Amino acid sequence: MPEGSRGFVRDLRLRWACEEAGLSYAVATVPVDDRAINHLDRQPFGQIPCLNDGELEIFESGACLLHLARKSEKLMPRDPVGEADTLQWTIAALNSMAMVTVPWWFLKICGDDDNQLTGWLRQRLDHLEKVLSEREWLAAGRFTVAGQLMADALRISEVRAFSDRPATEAYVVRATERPAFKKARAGQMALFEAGDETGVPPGRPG
Ligand SMILES: N[C@@H](CCC(=O)N[C@@H](CS)C(=O)NCC(=O)O)C(=O)O
Repeated sequence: MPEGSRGFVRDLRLRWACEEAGLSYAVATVPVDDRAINHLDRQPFGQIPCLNDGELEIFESGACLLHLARKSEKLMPRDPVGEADTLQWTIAALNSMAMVTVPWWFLKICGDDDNQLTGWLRQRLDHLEKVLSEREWLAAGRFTVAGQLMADALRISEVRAFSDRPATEAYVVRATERPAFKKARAGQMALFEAGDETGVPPGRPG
């Protein structure tokens, strides 16, 4: 994984949700160079993360979070209104927001500072700024997997620096100051640091 991905690899989403819910978990790495050959049976695009839970195997971080949310009310309320609110904002984070932030960020780090997605990004962030200026959490009036996913889309440093949106920034701070996030992030960073010590980064053969 590239250096800048430290603290952003998406296994962090699963770690974070498990920490919030108090679910025990173990993390395994995937040999990154062979992923197109050895990992496609587990994840059809050769990506991480994937989740194993007993007999069940699941890929896509959003699907993994929704699976975890079914195991713990801390991640999604059980009342139909709260659950529907969580589901709609989960899809909004993955689709309406991340479908703009991720390609915009990618073009930006490739050197295309004022790329054609900039106007689209501005529009999405402006709309969300209005929503977040009126509520503390995105869905169901409390922390949920939806709020977590939106915070994860918004915490990319280039997106945070894009323009002055105080409610959105306060939201990112609120989410990333949660002890569960800090513990999840520390766990991922520790894996990279262990790789620094051995000279074998996570996912590379030792
Ligand atoms: N939509 C997928 C995206 C996963 C993803 O982008 N994973 C990155 C690491 S954070 C990856 O495996 N990249 C390598 C690749 O795409 O080949 C999800 O949310 O699980």
